[in-house]
Amino acid sequence: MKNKIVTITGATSGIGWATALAFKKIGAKLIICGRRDEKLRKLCGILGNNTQILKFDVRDKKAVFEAFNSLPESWKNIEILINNAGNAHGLDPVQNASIDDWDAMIDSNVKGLMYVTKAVLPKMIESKKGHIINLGSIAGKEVYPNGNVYCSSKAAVDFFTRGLRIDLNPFGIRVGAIHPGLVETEFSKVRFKGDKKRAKSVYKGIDALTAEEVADAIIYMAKVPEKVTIADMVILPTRQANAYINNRV
Ligand code: NDP
Ligand code: 8X3
Repeated sequence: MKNKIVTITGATSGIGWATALAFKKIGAKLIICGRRDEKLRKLCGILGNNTQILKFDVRDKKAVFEAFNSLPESWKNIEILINNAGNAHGLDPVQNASIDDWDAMIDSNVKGLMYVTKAVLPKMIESKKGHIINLGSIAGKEVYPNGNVYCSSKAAVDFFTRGLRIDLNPFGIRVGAIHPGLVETEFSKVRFKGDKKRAKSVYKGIDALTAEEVADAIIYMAKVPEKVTIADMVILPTRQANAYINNRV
């Protein structure tokens, strides 16, 4: 991994943050992306000088392409892309849910991930080398009550990943996705719009995954020999059986 250029979206928190630290530990050069300036600067301070910050909202198509075009020439050869930025917004039945929440999820989790992929791809295709790892979710494999649009957005990530793997196969570019179950991060705080008590209750008695555990799995996917592709990885806390069956203490 020494000096490989790795781009991580959603690096300002949770899984993205932990994954950036894990890649740094094995010698990668990081391009960290997110919207929160202070968090990007803090992470950059930890990762050290040889790090690039790209601040953009993945929903903003123009900003995404401008950000990647703005990279210095020596940073344009991105070898690994971790498409991690995304969130859930709300947990309501379709009939009560907010359309603004739906837009936020489809625009970031689905369209944003596609924009970033499209912006990074040309160099990978030119060099016939690259690895894309998308953050799906157990929620994209099965639907849980009130998960409707979040689950749909992650199912779209699953199918986009499969399509990408087909289209990029002639270029030797590896494409895979990781689908975690419950991971305790800022995810539920965002979903419940800052309601910390409700967010905490999601992870009660489940011994949820940590962001670091998911990061380790991502590193495993990235580190296997180039002739190997981990196409699809589902990772759950042992107390979680599927998207909605949990053995809580
Ligand atoms: P966090 O809320 O801790 O992190 C989400 C990250 O995504 C932040 O860095 C945030 O950065 C970034 N982000 C969100 N929206 C945008 C946007 N519009 N533009 C740019 N960046 C954005 O959650 P997690 O670390 O848990 O989530 C990371 C990924 O993992 C998500 O795709 C999530 O769906 C997925 N996942 C999470 C699971 C969990 O249980 N936590 C389980 C399965 C999958 P900023 O606010 O600075 O822009
Ligand atoms: C996040 C996992 O179960 O909270 O994708 O939707 S879940």
